[in-house]
Amino acid sequence: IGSPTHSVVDIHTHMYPPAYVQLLESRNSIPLIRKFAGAKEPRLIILPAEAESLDKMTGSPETSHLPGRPVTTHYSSLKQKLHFMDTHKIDISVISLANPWLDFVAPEDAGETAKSINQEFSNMCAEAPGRLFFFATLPLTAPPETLLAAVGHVRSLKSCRGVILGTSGLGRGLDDPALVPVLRALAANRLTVFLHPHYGLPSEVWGPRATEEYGHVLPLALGFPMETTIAVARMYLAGVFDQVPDLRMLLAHSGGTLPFLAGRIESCVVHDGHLVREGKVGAGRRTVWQVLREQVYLDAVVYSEVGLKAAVDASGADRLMFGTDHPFFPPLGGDEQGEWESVTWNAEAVRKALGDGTDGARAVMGGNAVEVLRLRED
Ligand code: 5CU
Repeated sequence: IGSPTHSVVDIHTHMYPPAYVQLLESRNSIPLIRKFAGAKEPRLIILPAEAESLDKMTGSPETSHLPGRPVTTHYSSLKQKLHFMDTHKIDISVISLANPWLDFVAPEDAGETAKSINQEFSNMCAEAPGRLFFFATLPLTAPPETLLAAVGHVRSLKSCRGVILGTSGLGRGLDDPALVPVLRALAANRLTVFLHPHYGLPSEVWGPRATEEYGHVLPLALGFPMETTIAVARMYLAGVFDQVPDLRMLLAHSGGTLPFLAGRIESCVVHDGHLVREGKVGAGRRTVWQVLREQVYLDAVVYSEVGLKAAVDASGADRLMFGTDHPFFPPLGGDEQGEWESVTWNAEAVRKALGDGTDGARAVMGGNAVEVLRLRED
C-alpha cells in the first residue's frame, strides 16, 4: 500500500510492553491477563461482557470458548510489529498503549507506572529510529501535580508526539473543568491528544442475549464509537475547545459517529431553549463543524468508503489519518503473519473514497500524519 516517495503511516496501532503485561497478569478483576489450561496463549480480558463470561465459567471450558482474546506475539513483540508493518508496507507507526491504559492504577502508583511504561515506549522507538513514534500514557488517577509532571516528562521523550487518552479523564469525563489545566499543558507542548474509547455503553443496552450470542460485536462496533461521540459532544457543549484553542485531538474510529451526527448536534444546540436563554447560542459561537475543521483530526479506521466519505466531508481530507488498530482484528483462521483483511479494508476505503493514487489518498495514508505529528523531525 506504500510507494517509494510517499510514506504510509499507521497512527492507530497498539503495543503492550512487558511491564504492562505483567501488571495485567497480576490482577484478579478486569482488566487482566489470565492463562487457561490447554490454551496456547494467555487471554486478555477487558470488557465487562467478558468479565461476565469469566465469572460464569466453571471447570475447564473448551479452548474455543474462552473469554477475551489471545495475547499473541503481536501484542508485545517489537520484531512482530515491524514484521506487520513490512507486510503491509507501512513505513512509520505511531504506537500507543491500548485500552484501558492506566485508568485502574492506584493513585499512589500511577505516576511511576506511567513513567516506566512511557520509557519503555521511548526505548522501543529508539530501536527503530525513523520508523516508530509514540503517543504516551498519562497517570490520570495520580494527584494533579504528578499528572502535570508526567506531561513534562513525556514532552522530553524524543519520539513522543502526543498522548492517548480515554474518555473518563480524571473520572468525571472530558468536560470536567479540573481537566482543563492538563489539556492546556498538552496543547502548550504541542502534544496531540489521541482520544480512544474503552467503556462503551452500559451492558443493559445490548439486551439479555448479547453475552451468549453476539460476541463482542455490539460493544466494539457500536459502543466504542458512541462513547467517543458522547465524550467529544460533552467537551463541545462545555466550551473546552474554546477554553483550549490550541488543543488538537485525533479521534479514534473516524470520530465515532460525529461526522454523521454533527448536523443533528448543531440543530439541537440552536433549538435548545435553555442554551439560548443562557446566551450560549450567540453570534460568536463556533459550530461543531468549525471545531471539527479547526481542532480535530480523525483516523481512517472505519472500514468502509461510506463512513470515510462522511469523515472527509466533516473534517477535510487534510485532517484524516490512516490506521490499522493492530494487534486487534487479526485474520481468524488465517495466517497472522500474512496480510490482515482488517488493514486492507481500511486502505481500500481510502482508495475508494479519495481515488487511487490521488493527492488526497496519499495525504490520508501518511502525508497528513507526517505533517501534523512532525514525523520528519528528530
Ligand atoms: O477487540 C477489542 O477489544 C479492541 C479493543 O479493546 N481496543 C481496540 O482498540 N480495538 C479492539
